[in-house]
Amino acid sequence: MLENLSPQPADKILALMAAYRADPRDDKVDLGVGVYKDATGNTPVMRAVKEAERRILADQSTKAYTGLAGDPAFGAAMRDLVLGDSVAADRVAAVATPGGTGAIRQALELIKMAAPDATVWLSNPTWPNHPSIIKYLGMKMAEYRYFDNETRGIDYTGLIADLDQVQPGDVVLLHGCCHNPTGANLRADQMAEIIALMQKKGAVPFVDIAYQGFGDGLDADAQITRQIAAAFDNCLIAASCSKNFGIYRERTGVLMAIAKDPEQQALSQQTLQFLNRQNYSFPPDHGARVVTTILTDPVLRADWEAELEETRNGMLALRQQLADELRRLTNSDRFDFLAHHRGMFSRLGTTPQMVEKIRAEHGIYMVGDSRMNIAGLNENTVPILAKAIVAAGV
Ligand code: PLP
Ligand code: TYF
Repeated sequence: MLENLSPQPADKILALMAAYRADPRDDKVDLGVGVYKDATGNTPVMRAVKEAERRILADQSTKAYTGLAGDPAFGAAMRDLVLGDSVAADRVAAVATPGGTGAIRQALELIKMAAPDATVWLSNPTWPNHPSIIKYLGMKMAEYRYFDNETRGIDYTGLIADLDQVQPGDVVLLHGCCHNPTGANLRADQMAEIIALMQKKGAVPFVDIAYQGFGDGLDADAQITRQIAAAFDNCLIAASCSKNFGIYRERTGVLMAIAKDPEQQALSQQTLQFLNRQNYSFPPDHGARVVTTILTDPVLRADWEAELEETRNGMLALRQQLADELRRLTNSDRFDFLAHHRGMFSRLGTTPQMVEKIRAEHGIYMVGDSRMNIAGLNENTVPILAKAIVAAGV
């Protein structure tokens, strides 16, 4: 049987992580995989997470199964965090999933079940696991233009022209905030126009929100998701807790399906639980319990929010420092986009050859499409990167 296997494509981001580890240079800089790092290069366990884990360790009296949706308190806490009061709670079906990726996978399975002929529209570019999973599930996909390589902002005209081709019942996948891999994000007024277009076309929105709190703040980063939730009878939302709680390896996420009324919500909830059962039965609990503990305790929550703000402001300061440094070196404002982008990533908009040159000559690792993880920098490495960018002729 196993002789029939053929090698599957590797994940380029994860391959880069291995190449970085193997590089013997001690001044190497890792701007590859999207994991937050502090100024010392460490990915910390957040204070509130440590405290929540201590409480769970002390107080937990059973490890018996939860339910197919996970702990309902987790679903409710995440619903409030992501959706605020944009939609009535009795319209939201929610299940815990193994990470945001698990939520994306389950959402796609739901789409396949409910609308097998729908095309799923993806931004060009997008997180590579989106097309990879869609292709694996044998679903139809199409791309809408998103990034303008000249301005390093949004190609809004291209985006609207492409979404104008959407057919009734098609699904449009949008990043809730902090677009991966570009760092370029839609404004609320642009989103309002896109919502009107999607409504006219009869499209179903699917929001992937993996960086809430990394861009402009917890509520600001949820704005697009809330605008969409408030505007449609149906939409899907995959939210990850990996980044904003720093619990990457715990595999914590939630899939929410917004239904038109409570009756449809009940059917959606039952279906999401069925889909969990088909794939892994009960979803992981530990990370979800940590998140629920933090979100439902005012003191812990305030401490988590404070640490998340420090993280976010640290990344913004690095963006500004890099933009300023490049302004100084080039005597131009060509790189100001770095300060305007939001989240962990910015796409430099350069060729794979230049990316390779920067890696070979300076030991600075960015993804081949010129995506940089801003959190991989610190005050001392920003000037080194700026010089390398200019030396490579970007
Ligand atoms: N969606 C996007 C755009 C991401 O960048 C990530 C990052 O890892 C995820 C979803 C899912 O993350 P995870 O499965 O680790 O929660
Ligand atoms: O884009 C990133 O770097 C993060 C982490 O298969 C990641 O989203 C990268 C690749 C992957 C899973 C997670």
